[in-house]
Amino acid sequence: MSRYNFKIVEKKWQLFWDKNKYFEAKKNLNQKKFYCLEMFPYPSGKIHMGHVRNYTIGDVLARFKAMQGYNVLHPMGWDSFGMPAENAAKQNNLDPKEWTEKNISTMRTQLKKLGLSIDWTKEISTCSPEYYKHQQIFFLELYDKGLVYRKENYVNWDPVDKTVLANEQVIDGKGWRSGAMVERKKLNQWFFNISKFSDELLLGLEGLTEWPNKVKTMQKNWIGKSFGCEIDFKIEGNNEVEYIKCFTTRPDTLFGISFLALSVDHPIAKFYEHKEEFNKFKKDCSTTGTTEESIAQAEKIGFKTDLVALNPFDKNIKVPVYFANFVLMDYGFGAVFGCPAHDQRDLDFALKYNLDIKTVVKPKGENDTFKVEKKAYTDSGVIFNSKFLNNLKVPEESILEAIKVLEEKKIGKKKINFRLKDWGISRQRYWGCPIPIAYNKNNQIVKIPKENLPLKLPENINLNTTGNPLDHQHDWKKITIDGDECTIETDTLDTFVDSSWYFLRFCSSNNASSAFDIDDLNYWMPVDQYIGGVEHAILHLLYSRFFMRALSYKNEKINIEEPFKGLFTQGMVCHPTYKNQKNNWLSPEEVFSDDGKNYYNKSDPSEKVIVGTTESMSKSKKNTIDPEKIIAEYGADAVRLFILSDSPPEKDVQWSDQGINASYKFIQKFWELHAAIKSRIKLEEGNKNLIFNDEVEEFTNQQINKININLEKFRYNVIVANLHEIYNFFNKISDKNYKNLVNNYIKILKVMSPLVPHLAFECLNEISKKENFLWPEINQKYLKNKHFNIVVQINGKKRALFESQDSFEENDLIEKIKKTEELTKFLENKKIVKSIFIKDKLINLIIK
Ligand code: ANZ
Repeated sequence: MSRYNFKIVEKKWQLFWDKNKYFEAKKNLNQKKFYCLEMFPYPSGKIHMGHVRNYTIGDVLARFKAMQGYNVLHPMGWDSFGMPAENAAKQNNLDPKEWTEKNISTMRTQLKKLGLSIDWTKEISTCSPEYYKHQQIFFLELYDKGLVYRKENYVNWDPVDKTVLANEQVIDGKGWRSGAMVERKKLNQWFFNISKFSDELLLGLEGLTEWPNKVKTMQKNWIGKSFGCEIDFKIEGNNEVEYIKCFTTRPDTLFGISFLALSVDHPIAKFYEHKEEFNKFKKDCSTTGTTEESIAQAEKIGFKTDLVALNPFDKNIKVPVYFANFVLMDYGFGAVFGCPAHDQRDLDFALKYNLDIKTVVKPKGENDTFKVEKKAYTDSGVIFNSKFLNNLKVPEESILEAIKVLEEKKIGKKKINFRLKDWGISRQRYWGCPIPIAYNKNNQIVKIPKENLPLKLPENINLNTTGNPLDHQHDWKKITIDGDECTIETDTLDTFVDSSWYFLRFCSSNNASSAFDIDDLNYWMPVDQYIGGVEHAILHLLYSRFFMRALSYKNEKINIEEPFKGLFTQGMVCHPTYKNQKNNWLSPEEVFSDDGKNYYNKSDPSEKVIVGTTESMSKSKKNTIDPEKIIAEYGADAVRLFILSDSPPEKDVQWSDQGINASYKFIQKFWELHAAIKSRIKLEEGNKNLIFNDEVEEFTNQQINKININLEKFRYNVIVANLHEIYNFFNKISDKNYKNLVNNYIKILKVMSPLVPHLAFECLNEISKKENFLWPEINQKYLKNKHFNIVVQINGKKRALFESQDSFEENDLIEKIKKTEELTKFLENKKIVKSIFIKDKLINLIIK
């Protein structure tokens, strides 16, 4: 019998799909649709295992939905602007465009080898003018709607490379490339007014029922809604400054005040700028980075003014006013009142400058001698030392009461603040989307007229300049608008802008005149299932949610708020790490082992290799496996099967040689089974002695039903186990005289096809060329009406009996328990430390 030659079979089907545009989304606005999208890749050179996992997961779903009769949109594109292209091109004296296009072509070929059901007719690349032209039009549209503006803002400035650095590019206060101390510098930058939508972005999370909770929590924290109040502090005896306004979440601690602190950028700073000492202080502050984290970690320093502020609750309590490096100008009002006893930053500051520490909150049950010394007390408790606020419970009574009194006295009012800051989109880089703005002789902003768009990047320019290469493109920068000579903006857009609307372009990617056709948009959007890494939980996903709102804002034709109805975040692909005796990383290809325990260096077989922890594959640790090589060796189906088999898609998966081997063997084994069944068909032709077998019918229908459910719930690893059951069953009966064997086998091949499409198509094609590719119907008659009685115990005591027709996996059962009203009381404020699970019979939760 011939072996399964995956090389020939896979090539055959890939060509077939490609040639027949087999996966093309139809323009049929009456059919039910399914938009399946995986986060598009940055074309860095070659695909990695993370891509393989991400795109395989999406592909299984897309194929499943297509077979269920949906009109499926499953496109692919390239997030092709960005720093790596610019750096690589600089090093090799290349054009970033050439470098990028070469990578795209390599990666496209690689993805095709995986047999993905991608509609390649809709491919896009964000660095092409056909794409970014529309982005430039959006920019102007948002500018007209007041959602884009320019302002001076602090940036991380690398004084050697003369460039702005992103926060991630500042390492220990130094530029990642130059190693120079980074400075805070004010620059004119472009911003999207994302904070205008803070509340909506927060509220919108509630409707995203098909998103993982952890992602929603991360977005919620990032938006950071704070409830508190603003307070006007009277300044004593000063003609220039009468009041200072502060934002606080803790007005109930006002009797513990010992100073006021202002940002060095507070308007009051202008009265001190003539003082040398103040300017020196300001300079010292500029060495603290711009991130909240770096500010929190930096030593607290202050500059004392001659101002004195009065406590609004008691005019006899007078405190000094400082400038301090931990106060941010772009949060609240750039001014805070310091209460050292109940805020660690304030305490650090007070200890340094010898200021009072007045304790005003004590833990419940403590007496009035309770005193804060070195560690601020920030927990709940009771107010004391605070006159009319005494004995109020912190926080539930004290904050509201303090606000009430402030409002009555008209010295403060309720205020809600958001942490979310406007999105700075200017980058001093060449390889990005040009901003469609110019400046006239008076440095006023002039929009570049639509007919001049796309404003294309100049090509083949010198990238080895200091700062932004576009600044040196004097000819390119010149433009005449309405007879005025203007200079084009040389900042380009943050690449996150490119990816915050690409999913809209896929709806009409070949439309040259506009970014999308409204009908197409209303049909395809929202994306039904979006799949990608959890590392994009905040920025990319939040920016996309903003962009959708920004486009819908003041636009009667578009009314889509949320771009992604369902979100699935897949886990990482992991591999052990290896090091030689000199502590250098070694790749899996550089080591060998005879027993799977002891590893040696291939280049020096006497050298023992240190096997480190298993970590997600990364180039820096060299623990990567090249998908292309693996596909060439084992075939795409084996790779797909393995990457899905080991653990649930949301969890990390461990790459293992045994694992991929096992998948390869399964496919070979299945091919043998297929040959056996195929040979029966010939034998049986015209044979009248065949009998109808109920067991085959029952098994097949039940398996299809299981696979259906597992597909819907992303339990792809369980489906791999289902395939093994299927193999075993059909292997047992492959020589039986069953009339209904082949037609059930055909159904099985169909439900296998989302996972191992090449194998399944080939088998089906060999048996019956006329088969359609619709998902087989389930005959309910054969789904035995099973009945389970599942005992639910909590700490060994029976607390409930679930009567169910479904069989539950452990995690699903725990979820069900958590949602069962009669049981929630047992679980309140408790942690499940262990669970004992006997499938379909019992679960015992051990809680603490
Ligand atoms: C007095 C106070 C007493 C505070 C106390 C806290 C504890 P969130 O929850 O993050 O909104 N704050 C206000 N504006 C600030 C700024 N521009 N830069 C730095 N800090 C600022 O935090 C609100 C708290 O952060 C405010 O409440 C204020 O300090 C500080 F026992 O006011 B609090």
